[in-house]
Amino acid sequence: MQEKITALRADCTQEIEQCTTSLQLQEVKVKYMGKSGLITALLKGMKDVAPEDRPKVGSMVNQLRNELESVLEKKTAEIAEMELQHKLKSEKVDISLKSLDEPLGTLHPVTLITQQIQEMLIPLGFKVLEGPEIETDYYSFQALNIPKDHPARDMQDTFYITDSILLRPHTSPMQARFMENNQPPIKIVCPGKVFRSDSDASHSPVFHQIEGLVVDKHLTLCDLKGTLEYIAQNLFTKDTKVRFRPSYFPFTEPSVEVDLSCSNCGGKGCSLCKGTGWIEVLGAGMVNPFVLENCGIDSKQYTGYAFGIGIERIAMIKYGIPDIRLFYENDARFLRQFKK
Ligand code: 2NL
Repeated sequence: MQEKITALRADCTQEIEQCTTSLQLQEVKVKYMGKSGLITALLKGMKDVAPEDRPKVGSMVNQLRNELESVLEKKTAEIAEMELQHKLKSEKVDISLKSLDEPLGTLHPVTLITQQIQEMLIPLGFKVLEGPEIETDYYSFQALNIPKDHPARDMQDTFYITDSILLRPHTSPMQARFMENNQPPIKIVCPGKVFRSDSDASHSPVFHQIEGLVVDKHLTLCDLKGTLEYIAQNLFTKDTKVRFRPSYFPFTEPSVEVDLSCSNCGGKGCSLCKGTGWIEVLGAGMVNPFVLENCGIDSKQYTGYAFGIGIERIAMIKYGIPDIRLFYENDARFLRQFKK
């Protein structure tokens, strides 16, 4: 019996040691400790042992079983660790793999130009102000010194909702409202949608403007020109020149049309500037004293300058866009070109 025990110990220990997978280990465990295993058979064979030897032999068999169980346990842990390491190695996720490209949207060119102008004016001390698109006749026309018989007031040019409520034809109403509630110094810029009954390759019934208004003591046309030069040189190139031509707006006096030296040919003359070297980009002027007075500002103490920029017009020049309607069709092929 003792020899049998010694032989089993040697065999089993060796078989456990030779195992390399948990499956093999499970087989060894069944072979020795299972219901019909060799050690179980040894315990069952106790009935053949002489009664006086049974305690001794029994304790030897139990000791063997405990010993083998602990060897098995140790080996189980070893193999489990080995298998885990192997699994970690073989199932490693390669995070360097390139992801599938998610198509990202782009900012609309109208948004790009609006933001660009706002962002260059903020450091000069301008506050950005937005206001209602549905306006009154008073703030759109009367306060701005646009007389009752002015063509802009015609049903043909402005979208009326009632006799005195309309879709704003410019962002100036917001500036008039601001002057009513704030005394100078005033330095604001008003971006937004404006509406005019007009439609062709360069006019859209809805378009975008950004208007600037500065009111303070001692402001002159020179201050206006310097500000517009700063804007032009930031929008186009550092050597862009600004030229004023006399013009007329009811809300400014004097009024000017503002030309920039052609960014395409540098002033030499090309198809973009129709051979003149200059491109007309915006209107501006010194705020008409009537407008200041209408809005509660003393025109003897204060002067102001204002300018109105058409966003689409700037984008068309800057990006060479031939038709204003392209801005509103939302054709992805058009929009994608403005990806940074
Ligand atoms: C243009 C011309 C202009 C203004 C807008 C303005 C506003 C107030 C008072 C005086 Cl509250 N002027 N705005 C002045 C001159 C021209 O826009 O052709 N825009 C596209």
